[in-house]
Amino acid sequence: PSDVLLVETVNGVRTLTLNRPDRLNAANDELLYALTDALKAADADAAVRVVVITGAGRGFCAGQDLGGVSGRDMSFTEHLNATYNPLIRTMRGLGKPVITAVNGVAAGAGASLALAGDLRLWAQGARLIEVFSNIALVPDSGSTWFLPRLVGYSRAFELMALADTVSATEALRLGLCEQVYPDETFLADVQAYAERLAARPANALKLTKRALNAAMTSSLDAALDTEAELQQLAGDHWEHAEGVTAFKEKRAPDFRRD
Ligand code: T3D
Repeated sequence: PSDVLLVETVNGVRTLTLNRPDRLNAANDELLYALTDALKAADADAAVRVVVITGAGRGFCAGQDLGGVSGRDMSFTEHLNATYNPLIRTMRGLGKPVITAVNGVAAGAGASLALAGDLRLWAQGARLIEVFSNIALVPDSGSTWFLPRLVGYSRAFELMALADTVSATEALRLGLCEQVYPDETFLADVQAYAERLAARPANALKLTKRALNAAMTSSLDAALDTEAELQQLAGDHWEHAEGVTAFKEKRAPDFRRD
């Protein structure tokens, strides 16, 4: 375990906290590898039902740590393929919901990380900047895929070309986040939201996430086929029987018994 990433589990919610607060949690390789490993460990741990990624201090993540770029012995392509790309793929491929809890500024690859969550909860004081063009780079770590799907092509290009700051209020309006909470109660609000999610049927959510991710790049025909296939896996699972029984017995279902 390394102190660049803090790991805590409460009531089925595993919180991974980026912990380089004096750099606004700018990412070095150690942090990126630790985060990817921690996500895989969370996926494998039956006690974990929901994963939260957040940042220590006043930042969420300021993107690549620019202190370590010059003198690096990897090309940009090699570096992305070794660090950020496996991280983003792991997040989206994870069999559990991943919440990005954006507590403060999310810039560059930190903005991509914020967008890559299945659900995005922001503090009122958080902000997002597609900062890449400030240092004449191309948006990476999935930003070119996530952002136009959320806000449309031209708005995405505008945010990328001008590197304007998106406030939490604007992010909510644009659909870049699902909820905005007060800074003072942010982590407690995130935990309460995550615990609601943790009480939902884990197998059904895993399959729903798989279906949605496939649908993002598929035809309607393919999506209908995927739904029909995954519905069998959901319908054969004990969760489905529990949901139907609970409905008939007019009680709340208990999806946390495994
Ligand atoms: O493979 C590859 O390497 C390519 C991958 C690229 C992915 C990328 O993410 S490229 C984009 C890299 N990130 C940036 O360019 C962001 C740079 N930072 C900023 O523009 C600003 O810091 C922010 C807009 C994020 C926040 O501004 P502000 O005014 O709230 O804070 P600040 O005072 O600028 O920053 C506080 C400290 O964090 C400061 O250090 P100091 O002066 O207190 O010693 C600052 O230097 C440090 N910091 C912020 N961002 C980074 C950083 N240190 C290293 N790397 C950073 N990215």
